[in-house]
Amino acid sequence: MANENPPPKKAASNLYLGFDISTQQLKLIAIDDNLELHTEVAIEYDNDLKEFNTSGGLHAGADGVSYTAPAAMWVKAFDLMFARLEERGFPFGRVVSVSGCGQQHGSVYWKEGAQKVLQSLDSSKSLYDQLIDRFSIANSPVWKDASTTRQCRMLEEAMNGPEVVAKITGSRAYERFTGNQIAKICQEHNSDFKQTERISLVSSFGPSLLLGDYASIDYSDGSGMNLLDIHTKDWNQTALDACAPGLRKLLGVPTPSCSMLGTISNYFVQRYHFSADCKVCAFTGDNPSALAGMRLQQGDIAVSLGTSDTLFLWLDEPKPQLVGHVLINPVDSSAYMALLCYKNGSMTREWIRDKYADKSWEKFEKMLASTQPGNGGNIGFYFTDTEIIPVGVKGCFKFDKDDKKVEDFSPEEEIRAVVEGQLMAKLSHAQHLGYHVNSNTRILVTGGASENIGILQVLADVFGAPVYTLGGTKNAACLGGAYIAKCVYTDPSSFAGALQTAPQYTLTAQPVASVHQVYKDMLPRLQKLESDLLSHINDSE
Ligand code: 5FX
Repeated sequence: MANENPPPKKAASNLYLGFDISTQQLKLIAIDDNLELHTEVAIEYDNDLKEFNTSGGLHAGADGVSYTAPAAMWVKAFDLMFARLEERGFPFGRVVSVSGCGQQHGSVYWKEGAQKVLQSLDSSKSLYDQLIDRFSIANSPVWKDASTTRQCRMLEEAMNGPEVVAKITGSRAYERFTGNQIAKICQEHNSDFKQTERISLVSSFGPSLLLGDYASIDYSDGSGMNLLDIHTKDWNQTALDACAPGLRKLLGVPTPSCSMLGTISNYFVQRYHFSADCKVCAFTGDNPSALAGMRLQQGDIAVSLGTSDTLFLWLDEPKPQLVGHVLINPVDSSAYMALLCYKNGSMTREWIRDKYADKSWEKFEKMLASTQPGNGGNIGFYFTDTEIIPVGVKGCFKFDKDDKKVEDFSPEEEIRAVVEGQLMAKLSHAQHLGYHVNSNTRILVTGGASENIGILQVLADVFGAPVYTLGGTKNAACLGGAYIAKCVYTDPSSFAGALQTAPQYTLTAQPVASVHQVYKDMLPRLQKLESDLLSHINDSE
């Protein structure tokens, strides 16, 4: 007999969007209620928006240290992204919440009158056509910029030294940090700066477009400016005054990273048929967002082994130092995270691989396995690019078991030395920032090198904690935005709770106690050699 009452059709799931205004692309991920991927789109600035003539999404200055990106290019990327989604028949009406992230530290300067334009966007026109003339500084300084050394020293002087800047803002003054970038713009483009109505971070610029109004800067990305007091979660007036006049008003009031800012602007409702109830949440920086995307929990450490290596640590107590950055935690604003960015990551490992292992990872792994943990006491530091941690070192420095400087190791020893040297230094720097491995610690790994099992085993042994990998998290930052959108919509009180159904990590390497002991014994030697190396460099400057 035919079923007269077919089961009711299941309502289509809600969708949650995560944007990432990254250095080279504008990316978007849509996930559903089960946290499953629904859509993924990317607009590549160099190829999709050729008219802006960027290389890697940026314009490099002739001085070799200045880097900017046109704010109007990011606006056009949003237009193009929505047009592509529309072409694909994307169900905008099912989106209930939107969040995202952006490259950290970059700043966008809105010209007087821009807020009115944002509030009354005409849905028959593109965002680009309406906003092209609305920036007082057309080219936004971005994180690669290192042209503000003078402004950094001025800030450190105004605040009584780098230690005080670090203690209050989470980091000593860094060239790419936004306060120093704003100071330079104010000094060098004063008449344009004076026409500025509001300054956004790249991250808060994104939700400003979606809200049709200025979006608040979130605590976590705000911690990358050298302006926010990471303890009181308010701007530090001395830092503001040292960078530019009237900054408190120009920056607006900061907000927790997991917060709802309002509903989507009518522009998107009319032009793309979003629901008028769709929530717009704060965006954060790409690194904090990656912490959310990797679902880091108390005690965990995330390691991204990419072109450059990045470590995120969950911290309960902030202990900012002159090395590394402490940020307010994006998923729990009563906690903190540490961020350690190394310039010499995969590129350096690849350089060694090409030199000694015939450009083959397979051979590299075999050679690594042919040597003993601890490398017979040999320790190497490999900085093919000028490093940020420790700051300013360049070159390769090799020491034998008696700490005597040597020119070369055997090819096999070189391979083990680069892996062990890089990973032990990471542990040392993390410990310095107050991080302790505990019995629940998981090391969550992403990035290209997460496929090199030999490297992951050394990582587990150095830290004395199990290593987990998660397939398909290539886009952790973007995914973090979608997770935050889901969390703010469903259960803002518990990020982990809102994400219980997310895919599980795979246990990839377990530490071996006796090998961990070898590294524990070696660590003080590495620390002493690194500090001697630094004082040697500082003395010879
Ligand atoms: C972090 O401090 C950085 O400068 C970079 O990782 C940028 O966030 C890259 F987008």
